[in-house]
Amino acid sequence: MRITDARVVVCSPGRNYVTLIIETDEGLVGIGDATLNGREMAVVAYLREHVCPLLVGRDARRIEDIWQYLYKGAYWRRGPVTMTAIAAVDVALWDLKGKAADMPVYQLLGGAARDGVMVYTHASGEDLAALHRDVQENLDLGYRAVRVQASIPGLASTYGVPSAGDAVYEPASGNRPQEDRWDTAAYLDFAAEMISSVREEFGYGFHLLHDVHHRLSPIEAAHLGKALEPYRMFWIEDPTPAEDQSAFRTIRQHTTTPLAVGEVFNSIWDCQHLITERLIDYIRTSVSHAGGITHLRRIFALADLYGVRSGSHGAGDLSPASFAAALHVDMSIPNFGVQEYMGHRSPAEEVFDVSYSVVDGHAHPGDAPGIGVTFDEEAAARHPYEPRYLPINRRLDGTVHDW
Ligand code: KDG
Ligand code: MG
Repeated sequence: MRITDARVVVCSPGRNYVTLIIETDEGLVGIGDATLNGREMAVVAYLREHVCPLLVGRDARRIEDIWQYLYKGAYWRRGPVTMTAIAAVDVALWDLKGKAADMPVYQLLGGAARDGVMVYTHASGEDLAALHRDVQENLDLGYRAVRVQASIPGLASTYGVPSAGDAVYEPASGNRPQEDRWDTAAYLDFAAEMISSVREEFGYGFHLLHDVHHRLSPIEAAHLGKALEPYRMFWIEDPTPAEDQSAFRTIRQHTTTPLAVGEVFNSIWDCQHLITERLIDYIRTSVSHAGGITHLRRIFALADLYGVRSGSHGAGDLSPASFAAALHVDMSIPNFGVQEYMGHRSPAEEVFDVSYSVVDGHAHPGDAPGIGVTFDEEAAARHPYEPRYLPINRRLDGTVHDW
């Protein structure tokens, strides 16, 4: 099965998505998500200029060889742009392999290791009352795991709290990112109040998660973890920036609150020490930012050896093709933990036709061959790319702060 064409389509059906389409001489078409939120066109250029021309003529069945060719062969390894591009190729090739075998990808990965994949959803609010309403709505929909975020009193905006009824966190700010203000003390006081209020209102019959978005120092994160211990968190996520993996040792020494990190990681080397030194409980690397199904499975296999479970990133800026690919991995690995599910803003469904389903807080990839997602290029053309940035975060004195 030879690759005859590899091309990239950028569209914005509800938000920006970059999709790689690979065609073969057997008439089969595979797709992969190449979206890197706020840096979309960097991956587009990497694919168009440096990767697609190298794919044409290659045997699409040689997934591992193509992965190594693009990773080791490039000399310049790792990094979000490179690894997102490689991920898109890898997922498209797994999609093709599934279609050629007439099987869903999870069957090729060893078959179902569970009946379905527990997902966690997002609840948020401008204040605690609004947050509670959103939590209730999600529990009523059958979700068993809920991530909670609410606006921090005194700050003009809080990342992760979209305007009511919307599902996008990036403000529409044109060609420059919005600049938010951040106050660690206000956040730390409020976070404990928010989490305790949710447990008081709804009890302990569901899993509770919270995302810190990398904004604390290790000792501040340790303080938060300790403060939240009574509320039996499923995890706190991204408590501190993780370029320095040893920072997690400080947090770990002080708290039993489970720790999750990894949505910005793109390689096994970004989490090697976090995993092998058992500094985290969940690894959140995603299929589309960490080198595709091939590399993500390598990360999860390492994690399994050390009792670390998966908890893949699944925000709305990862396209339905990415979410579907994640579900095939989640279904088949032994150390699955949870899968993030934020859903996709309309009219994404005009462009991506999916075979996966989410019922009662559990997702299943479906049994269509490949990853089970088809991409409609004509529909995509009706929704052109719109530049958008993630916001920048500054402290009250104007200093640029961590994400
Ligand atoms: O592109 C970045 C978003 O996907 C991220 O900020 C959302 O933190 C996030 C999450 O956990 O979904
Ligand atoms: Mg996150």
